[in-house]
Amino acid sequence: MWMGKTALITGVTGQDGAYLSRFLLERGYRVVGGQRRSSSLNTSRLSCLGVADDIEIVDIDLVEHANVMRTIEDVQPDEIYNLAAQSFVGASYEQPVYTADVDALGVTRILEAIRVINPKIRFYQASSSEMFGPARAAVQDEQSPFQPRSPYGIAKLYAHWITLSYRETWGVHACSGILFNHESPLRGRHFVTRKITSELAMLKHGRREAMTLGNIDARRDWGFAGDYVEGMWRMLQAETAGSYVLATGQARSVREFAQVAAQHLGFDLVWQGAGLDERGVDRKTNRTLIKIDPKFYRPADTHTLVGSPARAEDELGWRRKLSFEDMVGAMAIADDKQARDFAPAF
Ligand code: NDP
Ligand code: GDR
Repeated sequence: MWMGKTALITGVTGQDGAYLSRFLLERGYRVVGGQRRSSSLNTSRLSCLGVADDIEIVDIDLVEHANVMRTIEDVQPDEIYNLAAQSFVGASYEQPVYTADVDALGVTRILEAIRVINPKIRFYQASSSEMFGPARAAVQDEQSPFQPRSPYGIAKLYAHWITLSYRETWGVHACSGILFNHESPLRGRHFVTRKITSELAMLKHGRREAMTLGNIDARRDWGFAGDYVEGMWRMLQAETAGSYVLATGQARSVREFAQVAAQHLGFDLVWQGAGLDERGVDRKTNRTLIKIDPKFYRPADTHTLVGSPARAEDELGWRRKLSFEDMVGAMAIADDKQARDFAPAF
């Protein structure tokens, strides 16, 4: 019989699921990863980190109440990390109902299961800086008001409040991690950071023409996913459950991200023109690398989001380790290698 701790991670096939699995395995946990059923096993990120064979996979879909209930009953976890979500803000404008079902009600399904099966299970909810919306203050912390605009941010805000409700009403050790953007070479390719590193790398190796972006003046607080999963774990080890911001405290624009990524890939990116006609050009070759396409503008976008990690640093002893420049470099190098080694089978 297993005597150590068991963690159940929903959304284990995603970016954070892979990093958290590796982190918990290194600490001696039995890790059970929840994936939603699809036609093929989607464990490529877990394989990249060398942990695919070390975790148990179970089918869990947050839209199925009975399935959530049975899985938690079977696994008997000490800790649940709820990372599962329709996580793409852009897609939430086209699929607002599905987004709410998974990202908002899905969380209630897990919390109800905890209440019924074992209220001592500790719970981590993956909340988001997107809940702040067009923020008034320069820097956001746990006291800042929420005013989300995107269906994703609104669904996540429901999940945040229901997590607090189960903490206060039913005494569940339920934590809400309000995480600002965190990236890695395992980031999904439709998020702007990975889109930039992967498409510029393909462009470098002659595998595509100029890439297109939307609002390049949007500013985000970008950290490294590997650092942030440690913060999730620290929240669940604390004596008292709470809500914590994890962030770097620094905002960079999409434009700046592209600049640093391009540099790591050997380009000298300069911007020419304005508005929809603005282009990112390689000064050395005069080749157009980036164009603007209004298709990638959002119906409502949050211009700037920066967070203060002061509380997590003081109370949890959490520190981020990787700098912005090193993280962008790691992403660019990984995509450069992938684009170079790509050999089509036919
Ligand atoms: P990903 O998009 O990489 O992963 C999301 C995971 O959720 C995937 O494993 C996905 O499965 C799974 N999933 C989607 N729908 C369901 C469903 N109905 N039932 C069960 N599983 C489902 O996200 P990240 O790893 O980047 O983020 C993890 C969590 O943190 C998410 O909740 C996200 O909203 C939140 N967050 C992320 C931030 C970031 O910057 N990365 C910042 C703040 C919050 P599949 O592989 O099948 O698609
Ligand atoms: P975000 O991340 O919406 O902050 O959500 P994303 O990388 O999608 O966008 C960041 C900013 O870049 C602008 N942008 C573009 N975005 C995309 N995806 N594609 C483009 O071509 C493009 N051009 C400009 C966007 O308008 C936006 O302002 C991420 C997700 O991980 C959420 O799950 C998480 O909760 C938040 O971060 C914090």
